[in-house]
Amino acid sequence: MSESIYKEAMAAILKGDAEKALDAANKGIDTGIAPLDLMNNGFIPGINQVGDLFETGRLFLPQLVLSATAMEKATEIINAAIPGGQESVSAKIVVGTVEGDVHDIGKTIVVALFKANGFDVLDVGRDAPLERFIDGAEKFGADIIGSSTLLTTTMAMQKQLEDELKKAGLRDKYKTIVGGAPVTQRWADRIGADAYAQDASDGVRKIKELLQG
Ligand code: B12
Repeated sequence: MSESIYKEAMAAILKGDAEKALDAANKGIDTGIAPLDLMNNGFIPGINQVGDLFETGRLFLPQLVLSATAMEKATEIINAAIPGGQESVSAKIVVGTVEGDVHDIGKTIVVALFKANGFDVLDVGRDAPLERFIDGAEKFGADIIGSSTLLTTTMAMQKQLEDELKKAGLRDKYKTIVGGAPVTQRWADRIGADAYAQDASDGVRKIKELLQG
């Protein structure tokens, strides 16, 4: 049963059919599939396939936009259905997508899962200038700053965030975590970020480790 809903979710994203994507999301949740399983086994493989087709010139921007819109609609349903955690871990986290990058589907999943795990989250949005992360962290009293980037050209902003924090004498005040499709552990090490997460659940694990360390 879940396999066929995963397939429906994937097909809806490939077709860029928002209505079918909403149907698959609702059906999946109603039949008791865990929201993140539905995301990871249905919708994300769908949007990844769209990305591959786009990269190889077999699908064009208007279709990418339709698929992204379907993905955003489904993500809203999925995020709202993520169950809250039992234990509340006290941590304040600023999360955003760096300046120059409007991709925020992954970031919204991260925000939803962080909140569901009891973290306090300040979402600084997408295409967010570094000051919004840093001023946000100062005002919010954050422990951790998380940045997302999907474009190789904007990965440099994650390095700049490290540099700006150092310049302001704030680097030791916060832990930093980086994510996004082109981001790797190697990149995190290279720029001096405290952690890298490959997906939202890994993000929760890494945040808990950062809080202990
Ligand atoms: C959907 C999409 C869009 C949508 C975005 C809609 C939105 N609201 O986000 C739209 C249509 C707007 C778009 C626009 C563009 N896109 Co686009 N897009 C994609 C696509 C297909 C999927 C991205 C996505 O949502 N993935 C699903 C989510 C769930 O995954 P995720 O973002 O990786 O997030 C997960 C993890 O990485 C992690 N994570 C992410 N961030 C963080 C942060 C923290 C703190 C943590 C802990 C974890 C974490 O957790 C998330 C959940 O598991 C990708 C291809 C791909 N496979 O990545 C291309 C892709 C990223 N886009 C690409 C391009 C080129 C563009 C455009 C430049 C196209 C154009 N010519 O205009 C513009 C960019 C405009 C800009 N300035 O930003 C390229 C980038 C190439 C490159 N090397 O940089 C890609 C790779 C497609 C390709 N293969 O060519 N795009």
